[in-house]
Amino acid sequence: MTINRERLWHRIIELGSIGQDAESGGVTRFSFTSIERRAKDQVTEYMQQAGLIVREDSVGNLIGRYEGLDEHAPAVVTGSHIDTVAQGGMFDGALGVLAAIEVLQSMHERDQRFKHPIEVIAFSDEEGSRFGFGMIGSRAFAGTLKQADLIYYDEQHITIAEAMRSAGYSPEHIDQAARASSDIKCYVELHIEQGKVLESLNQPVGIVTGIAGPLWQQFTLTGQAGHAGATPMLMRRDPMHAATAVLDFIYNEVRQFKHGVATVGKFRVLPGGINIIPNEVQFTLDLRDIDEADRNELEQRITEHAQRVCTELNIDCNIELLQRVAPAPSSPHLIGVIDTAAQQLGMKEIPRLVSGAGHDGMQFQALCPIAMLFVRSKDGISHNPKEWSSIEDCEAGADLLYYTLKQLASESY
Ligand code: HGY
Ligand code: MN
Ligand code: MN
Repeated sequence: MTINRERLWHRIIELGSIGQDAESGGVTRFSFTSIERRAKDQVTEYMQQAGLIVREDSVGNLIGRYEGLDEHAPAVVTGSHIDTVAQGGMFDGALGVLAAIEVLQSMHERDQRFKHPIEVIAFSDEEGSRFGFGMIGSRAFAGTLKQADLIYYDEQHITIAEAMRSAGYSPEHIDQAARASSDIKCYVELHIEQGKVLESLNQPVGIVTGIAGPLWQQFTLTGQAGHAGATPMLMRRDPMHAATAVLDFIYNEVRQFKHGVATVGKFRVLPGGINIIPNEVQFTLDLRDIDEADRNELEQRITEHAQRVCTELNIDCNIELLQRVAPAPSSPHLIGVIDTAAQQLGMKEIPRLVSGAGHDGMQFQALCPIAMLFVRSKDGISHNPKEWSSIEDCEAGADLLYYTLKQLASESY
């Protein structure tokens, strides 16, 4: 008894075409845009076809509810996100939402009902691509999103609050999206691995033991613009010289940490002229580790080195914190339930692995136990138009989600 894999696959391709670049095949669906609205309307249609009660909350979380037999029982929650990075793939986030809808539609078609209701949620702005501040919907769901968070702005200087309002949501009522812990039993998310572990083990699916925590910072180094030809090297205040020393330190120091990873994903030089010594260099830093103490230690070493270099070179150094998310361990009970579901499906010893990527469940680990299932990523590629998972692996992941949700919705704890 499994899911309808053709229907799931058709929806992955159909949703993936919304915001897809004809040339590169990359998908770009930023939060609170008209493209994302089209994607939400399409997913709303899928949820209705699955017989779910569909609503959007005050921050745009799209929620499909499959009622249970006990109307007071807390909900088993699943889902992911349908916003993407720039030029991303068709599976990141979307697979978790579409597989969950497919599972509930298969349950609905077999008239299966359980003690607990099941909700599938497409959380608003998981990626943080547009505003440099992510997991907006899951923070609101957890009741931790603050008005002060809504001031982050995009490249057109539109704030999160303004973008929400223009998309028809009410930023002044973000508190209405918050859910009580008595309302939620647990959260299980299906997601592509976005790395190479499952492929190296030749396994279609895996269980996530914990999610590494992302720390995002923006460095702004300011010196003095000048003539590239007429200014002797010793008389310069060149922020590019400082930036290269800081980046070199980052890429070397991170190697001291077993699970540490560091990424400089955005880099800007002002005013940006071939014969002008820059006035300002700005770059972002994404630091991750499953061990929070290690991540804090690395952060501190980088900050101290940046300040030292900038003092030596007479450069102003400003480091702005964009987001700091604690690593999130998976619930041992939920891992056990997933293991049992795998055995029911005849899946051999499915591997356990850490998620290097961040996910919505991190935001509400205080609200309820969380866990994740991973589906193999071809060549470990993600955040890239070449992101790919096979129909067989997507089906295996959805089947495992089906059996897991069935157990969780039937348990009477
Ligand atoms: O950045 C991440 O880890 C996720 O893709 N939002
Ligand atoms: Mn992503
Ligand atoms: Mn994702």
